[in-house]
Amino acid sequence: MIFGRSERGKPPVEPVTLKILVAGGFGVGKTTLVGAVSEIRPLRTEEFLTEAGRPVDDTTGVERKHTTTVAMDFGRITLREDLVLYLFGTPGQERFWFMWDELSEGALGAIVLADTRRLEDCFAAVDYFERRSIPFLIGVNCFEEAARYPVEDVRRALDLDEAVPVLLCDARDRSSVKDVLVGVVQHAMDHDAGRRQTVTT
Ligand SMILES: Nc1nc2c(ncn2[C@@H]2O[C@H](COP(=O)(O)OP(=O)(O)O)[C@@H](O)[C@H]2O)c(=O)[nH]1
Ligand SMILES: [Mg+2]
Repeated sequence: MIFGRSERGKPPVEPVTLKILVAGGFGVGKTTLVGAVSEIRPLRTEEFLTEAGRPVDDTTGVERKHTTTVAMDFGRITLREDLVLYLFGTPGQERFWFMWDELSEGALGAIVLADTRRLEDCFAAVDYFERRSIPFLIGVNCFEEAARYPVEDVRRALDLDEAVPVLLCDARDRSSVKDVLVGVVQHAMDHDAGRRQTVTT
């Protein structure tokens, strides 16, 4: 066996690395999602919600949440031997909007996580990606306490374009999150193909 070759005798591949953003409202499950799939210990910059932060961070409906991401979550997942995703969880609170432009630089696409109990919390993220033509999909994080709605209802409530995928998921579950990630890569590729077509025809 030659060193540097994989078991199947093929030379090792230099993987393509893609950047995916994970956005959505406060407490929707962004940190959980990145942690569920990341192969590296996810880098988290969480701070305990302080008394001082209480009037700013609205925890109504997310009473179990005691920490808040102040900067961002970061993780990595190898989808295939030649495809590695870097995940960036964007800070949900409005006071961190200034970071988004930098984070979205070079991003292939985005996941907007949604909780059907607080759907309005993801309006800002949807708006942001629509305006910048960054391909995104909606991942409805199905908290067991929340009522289930058909994806078409979610699409209508968010006034989404037909092309935007809406997927149900569980942010705690690795395989569920993987499906969402594959979905966003696929959607971004379709989006890109569509754009190229518009340019050439
Ligand atoms: N039951 C349930 N709890 C979840 C789920 N996803 C996240 N959580 C919990 O919801 C809280 C907020 O999640 P977190 O990932 O910190 O939200 P973030 O603010 O978007 O990063 C945490 O206590 C999580 O454990 C889920 O799919 N189901
Ligand atoms: Mg978080």
